[in-house]
Amino acid sequence: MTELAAVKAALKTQAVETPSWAYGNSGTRFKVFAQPGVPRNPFEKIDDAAKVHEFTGAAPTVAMHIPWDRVEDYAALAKHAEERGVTLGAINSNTFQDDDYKLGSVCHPDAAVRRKAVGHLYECIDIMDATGSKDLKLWFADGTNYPGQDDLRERQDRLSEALAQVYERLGDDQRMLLEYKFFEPAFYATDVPDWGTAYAHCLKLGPKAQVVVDTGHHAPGTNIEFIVATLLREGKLGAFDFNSRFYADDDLMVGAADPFQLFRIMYEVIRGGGFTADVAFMLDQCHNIEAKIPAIIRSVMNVQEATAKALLVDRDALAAAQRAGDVLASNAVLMDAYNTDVRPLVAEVREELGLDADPIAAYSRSGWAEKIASERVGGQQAGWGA
Ligand code: AOS
Ligand code: ZN
Ligand code: ZN
Repeated sequence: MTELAAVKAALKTQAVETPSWAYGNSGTRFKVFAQPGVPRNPFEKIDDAAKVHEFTGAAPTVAMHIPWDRVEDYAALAKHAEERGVTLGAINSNTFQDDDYKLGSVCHPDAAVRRKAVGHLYECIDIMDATGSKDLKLWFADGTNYPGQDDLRERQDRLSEALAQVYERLGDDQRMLLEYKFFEPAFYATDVPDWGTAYAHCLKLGPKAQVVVDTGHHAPGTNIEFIVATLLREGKLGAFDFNSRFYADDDLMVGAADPFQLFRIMYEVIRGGGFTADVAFMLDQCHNIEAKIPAIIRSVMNVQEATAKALLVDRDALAAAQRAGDVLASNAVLMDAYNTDVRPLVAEVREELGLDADPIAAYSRSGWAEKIASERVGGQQAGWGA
């Protein structure tokens, strides 16, 4: 196989998981701008996700969120997805949208609240059993706002105990993915603020516990690709929550704010064997002012383009320049790949897969946006950012 053929073959295997909540109405704490045609229930979110897959060929799974996507019959939801050519991906838990969680969930000082939170996580595993989902994604809003508010060490003990209980419940082919975030909604101390804390808990738990890197969850200037390289070396990178940030946890389209960073991340993924390993490439985005389905298609395309550039890095030339200590030549090899216009290559890959070279144009022509706008009245809020 020529090198270009190998790049194309790799691109054809790429899978990006889209989040159910990105299809619903969302906004900031100031205003939610409703859009015409947004899904009224989880089944319709899956219908939209299936459209993203239909036009990109690269979004075969949909992440679900409980309780935002609570339904009577989860097996029916999974069947609905399969009939549309997609499957259900990670089940995202929610231990933050309840009055009981004001002081935390699994780290709360009151054991009764901790039990309630663990009960919800058990429910999520039951749902995974019904849907066939393999991943339980855990993001905890737990933390404190003021020094002295609670005991930092005891909160870690409570977290550790709850995680162990949940881990115990996982089936042989199920994983738990622990996400970190350095602030918000807690502003003094977050209980899982960084990859080190997430890694320490996952290491103690065992092989079925891995870390999620949400690209929007770091302090400005953080070298995210270094974190990716480190977690991959340790076999603890479970998933990405891809999005872009300019300021905080902005949840904008991945690759929009800093496509170079996305390229550097994808390069480390490929360098560390993460492209073929069991790393889930998920989006975690909200489309507050832009049309949602085209924005999600654009996001998938951005990931594909960053991946194509990362695959094009001449690794032999890079290694030779690095071994020779040639700073400029090493940097040039990386930049050559980054500065390549890969759009024609990715378009070719699509055509070889029988897809339109331009997924956004194909979606626009399909009439789906008009159809859902006329058929769906009173669409659902994502549950996020209201
Ligand atoms: C929150 O900031 C996190 O990014 C979560 O991953 C996610 O947005 C939320 O849990 C929705 O499921
Ligand atoms: Zn996230
Ligand atoms: Zn986030």
